[in-house]
Amino acid sequence: KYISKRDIGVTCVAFSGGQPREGVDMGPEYVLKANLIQQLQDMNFNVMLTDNKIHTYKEFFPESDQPIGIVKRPRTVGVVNKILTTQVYSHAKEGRLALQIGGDHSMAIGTISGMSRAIKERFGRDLKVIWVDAHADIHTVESTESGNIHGMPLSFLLGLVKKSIEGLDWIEPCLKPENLTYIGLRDVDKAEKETLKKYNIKAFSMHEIDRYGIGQVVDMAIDYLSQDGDGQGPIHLSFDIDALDPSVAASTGTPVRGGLTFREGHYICEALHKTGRLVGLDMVEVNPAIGNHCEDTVTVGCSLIRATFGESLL
Ligand code: 5AB
Ligand code: MN
Ligand code: MN
Ligand code: MN
Repeated sequence: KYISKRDIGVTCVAFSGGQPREGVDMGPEYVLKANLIQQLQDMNFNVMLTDNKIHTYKEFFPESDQPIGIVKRPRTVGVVNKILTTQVYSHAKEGRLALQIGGDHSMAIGTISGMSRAIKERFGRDLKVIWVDAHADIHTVESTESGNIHGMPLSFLLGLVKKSIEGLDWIEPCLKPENLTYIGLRDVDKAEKETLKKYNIKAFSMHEIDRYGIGQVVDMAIDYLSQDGDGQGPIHLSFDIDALDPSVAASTGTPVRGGLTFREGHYICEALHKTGRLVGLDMVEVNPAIGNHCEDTVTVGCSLIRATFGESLL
């Protein structure tokens, strides 16, 4: 409905600065090595790789980036996301589907900033976001206990902190609480729970998935995001691979037991494809340096991406 059905702009974000573990910056390299681009081309997509390369953004890192309070690498995360905003914006503005391969989840600051700006300009509409994750990623710079920005992207996008910090102060709030829905939560910190309550944010945790089944949960999530205008607002999917159970996706930095099955993860992607409303996808937190069989996690990541673009449907 919104953009081309056949053109995908792929941005590879080889970035790990939003969290402490090395290796998540190798996610894009492994996903490309697993032949994702060819697979998408075989599905008849025209694929355009941003700048024809995997971005490390290293040339933009500030020389010294001391923590502010306990928040780690704020300027580096800020610089990377500023560039990423422009890259994703360019694809979406040209009418391409935008696929971002991570990298840690702090990159959603840039992907969603860029996408929401393009959607606003092109269609005069607000972007809707489905956040599939074990975690809520909604800590503010004040509430975080780890200081890792990959646990905070939504607080910036929602504009929850009035005064931001150096390096991240350029971020414009671009997401309304009523345009966000979570699926898969099971490890949410106390302060985050309070925020979800305070802003009345729709969340389907693993408990709801057990109770209603994934089919009904995804229906409810989509219904919730269909209440304004013609009920067909554009949707961005931000998929943290740790939403899946560690038995399915072990190579990730913050695994949590009791997650989505292989099929539940794919079902979410397929159902969103069927809406015809998807404009962007982030596939994040694949860390090939963790575990003995990282190719299993990489393969699942590729498979989820293809499912989002319609592969598994007849
Ligand atoms: B992820 C935790 N809430 O703030 C924190 O992987 C975990 O992008 C954040 O979902 C996990 O550090 C961030 C304990
Ligand atoms: Mn997570
Ligand atoms: Mn996350
Ligand atoms: Mn994680």
